[in-house]
Amino acid sequence: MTAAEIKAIGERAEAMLDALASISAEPDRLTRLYLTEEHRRAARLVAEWMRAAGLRVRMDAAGTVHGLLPGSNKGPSAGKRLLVGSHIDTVVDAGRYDGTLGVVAGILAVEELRRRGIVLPFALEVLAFGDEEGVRFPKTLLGSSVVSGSLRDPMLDLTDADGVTIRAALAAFGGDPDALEAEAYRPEDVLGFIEVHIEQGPVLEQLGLPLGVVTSIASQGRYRLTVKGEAGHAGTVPMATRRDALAAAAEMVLAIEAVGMIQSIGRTGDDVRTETLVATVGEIKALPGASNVIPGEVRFSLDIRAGTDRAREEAVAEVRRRIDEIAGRRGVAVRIETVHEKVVAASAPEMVERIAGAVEAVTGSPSHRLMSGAGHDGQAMVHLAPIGMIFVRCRGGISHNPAEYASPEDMGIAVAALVETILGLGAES
Ligand code: HGY
Ligand code: MN
Ligand code: MN
Repeated sequence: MTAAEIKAIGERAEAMLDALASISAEPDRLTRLYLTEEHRRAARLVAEWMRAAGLRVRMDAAGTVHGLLPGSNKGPSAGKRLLVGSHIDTVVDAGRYDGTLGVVAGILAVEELRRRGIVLPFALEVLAFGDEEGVRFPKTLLGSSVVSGSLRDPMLDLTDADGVTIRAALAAFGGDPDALEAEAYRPEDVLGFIEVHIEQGPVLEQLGLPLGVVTSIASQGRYRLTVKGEAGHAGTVPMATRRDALAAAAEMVLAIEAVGMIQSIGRTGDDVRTETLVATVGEIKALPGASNVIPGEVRFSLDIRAGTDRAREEAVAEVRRRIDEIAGRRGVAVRIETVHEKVVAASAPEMVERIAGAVEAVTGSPSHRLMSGAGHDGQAMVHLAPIGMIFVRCRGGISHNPAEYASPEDMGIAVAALVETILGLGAES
């Protein structure tokens, strides 16, 4: 592809992402949650683009939009499909590239293949998942868990902040809570899953590279903590006798930060290197929530990630130890519930090699391999098929923030690398 063609594709991507970014639940910031009206409008727009690109479009029982490009069905990969895509839901006050870039890149790659008149030996299917972030419901990766058949826990009765269950929201959206299992693909029918995604970190920018090749997705745990003390009158309860749930929670949050800062947690005989360990409290709520009442209860989230499962498990154990000590000293009770735990999801080695080759062919420079600290749909899709990810440089590594930005040039190069990766698979199938 010429530089002009790559730039034109990148500009198309930017325009499509701008159109998607205008679909939000809030007028002055981007928030698009699973099974909402905004999800429906974004899904409709993506379906329109897919149809215009010549794809056969359908929505599955979980609200994922599928766009299928049939192949010649010849050779060893006859009857199989390659999946590409990402998610169209967002966090609160989100950037416009996280997830959506992977869907748009898949559609643009199909357009480029058709422009060249290429018919692949296998089918190519673009997927737009409706729930990767897990912001509305305490469950993440719902769409990709359905497609990959890795839906384990009966989560349909989980509720959002308004008490609406996933089951009810799915039915109201036009999905089918009773048909989720039937939507699962069989491993023998799928060649792989490739996702184009912004890096959401600073590495590629620091290296001056437009693209990177993801080797694995970090081990990730998401927890919900409840601290129970005793509500009381802010004006009359002596400080020394208080069981202030918010003061206790505040000390716990600092303890969590300290664990995240630790480079290693000493163990008898061998340190556990907690490389890339990160620990975040993103949500906190004090109850009953009045300025003249000592908080009797506090609920807060905990997100812990590390490059290895062992490092994450060590860190969670250390957090539990410190939190229990604080609770005991302050006379409060604390409960830690697991929302989800995901082990490291490794990209398939053959997929890493193939993507690295495509990146080098398109960029003319060596490809850089890196781990993803952010979670992705590949953590579910890895149960179905070999996964691979193409990372795209993002300015300042900023993400989950409206300042998130990827250049049209880099996005065009990412689509070109995706096309090369797909053609490489096609040549061998
Ligand atoms: O939390 C994550 O890493 C992803 O953005 N869902
Ligand atoms: Mn995200
Ligand atoms: Mn994402």
